[in-house]
Amino acid sequence: MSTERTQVVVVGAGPAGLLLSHLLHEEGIATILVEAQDRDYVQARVRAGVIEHGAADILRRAGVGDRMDREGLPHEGIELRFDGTAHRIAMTDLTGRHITVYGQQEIVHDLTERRLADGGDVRFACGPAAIHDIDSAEPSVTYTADGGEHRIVADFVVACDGAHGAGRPALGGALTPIEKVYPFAWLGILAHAAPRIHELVYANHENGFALYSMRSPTVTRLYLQVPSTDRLEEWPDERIWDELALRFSLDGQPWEPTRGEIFERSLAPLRSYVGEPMQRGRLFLAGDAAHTVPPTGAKGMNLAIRDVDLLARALTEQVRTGEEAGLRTYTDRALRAVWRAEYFSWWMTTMLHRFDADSAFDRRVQTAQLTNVVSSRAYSTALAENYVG
Ligand code: RFL
Ligand code: PHB
Repeated sequence: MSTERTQVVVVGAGPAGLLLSHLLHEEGIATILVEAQDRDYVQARVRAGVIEHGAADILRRAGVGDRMDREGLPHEGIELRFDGTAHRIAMTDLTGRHITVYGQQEIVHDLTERRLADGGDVRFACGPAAIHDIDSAEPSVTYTADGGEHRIVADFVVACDGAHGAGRPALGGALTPIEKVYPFAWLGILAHAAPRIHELVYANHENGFALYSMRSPTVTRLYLQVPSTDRLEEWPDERIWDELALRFSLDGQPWEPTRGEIFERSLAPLRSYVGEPMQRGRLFLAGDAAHTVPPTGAKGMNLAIRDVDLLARALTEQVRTGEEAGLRTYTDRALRAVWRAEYFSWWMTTMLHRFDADSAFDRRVQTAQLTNVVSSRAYSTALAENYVG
């Protein structure tokens, strides 16, 4: 087995891992980033689309926001649609801030290009890495590539390896999982179709939730709430388009998104999860490795960006001065934003989805809640503040 040494090993080349290794590089700290999948796979993976105000600022300050600012779509409002009526939440009027619609895979692309241009050590196709000795002064990561076993010893290991990585199990008995599973999933599609409207639409229909989003002037992104037991084969194109038109109905009439060739489709289960604490010994968790939110609040990638911003500062302080206070308090500081986002995402999810178990009472209360949100300035402002971040 080959053995190398570096200051920080980062596991996982999603937005969290790539941004962290970039931020540390900017501070003169050496990292090795190991990713299980190959580069094409990582860059093609379609996920988030909404960048909140604060996360966009972190990317700009890090010098990796140029293309986002050029090609991202600034949005100043969203629409809530229920009972066949459309209601706009004027986010920018209410908060002075806006969101940017820019695909997560574009951010991953921009960060990867930047890491490689800076001579960063980013290793794709390593297979699942394993994490060792986190309670010692010499934690390490091992992986197998090109038929050989490799070990990297470091001062710190940061797991940015998502919900199914090596980070969560490495915390062992120190980890308390706190979670909620929803009885449905999102069927998401990307279609070559010009968006029919230019703001996101969150629709609550008796058949379930639907979301209208976009990626560019020629690509539409759409989602449908489906039972968690559904399979993609049960959703041929026609059925998807018809169901979308129905769920977006206005004044009793189906409202058709512009149709086009569907070139990507996937199913994502919805869950809320926080693993506490987000650290043990010399191991730190960031992004989806530490927490998951249902996508209804569009918070997952934004939280990942906030976590690594905090962690990069704390690691820099430790490396420069030996001061460990920032690292010791990382979990507590990160969890403040995490739990607010968990609350907002749960609130949006329960307000906008249909639950089979709901009684007539639950349904009426849900409608009353939506009515409050669209008719009271205080409620709309609370939604807008949380949404734009
Ligand atoms: P990622 O992106 O999952 O990256 C983890 C990386 O780690 C690798 N890996 C390993 N590598 C080496 N060794 C191991 N043992 C490994 N195990 C795993 C994986 O291959 C992968 O490359 O985590 P990260 O960086 O924390 O980023 C989190 C975001 O990806 C996630 O929160 C968002 O996609 C969530 N999300 C949204 N977030 C938003 O902020 N705004 C949105 O609009 C939004 N929409 C969404 C979403 C997520 C969705 N799905 C698919 C769950 C919409 C959807 C449908
Ligand atoms: C997306 O465009 O993929 C998207 C937008 C808003 C959400 C979730 C996903 O709440």
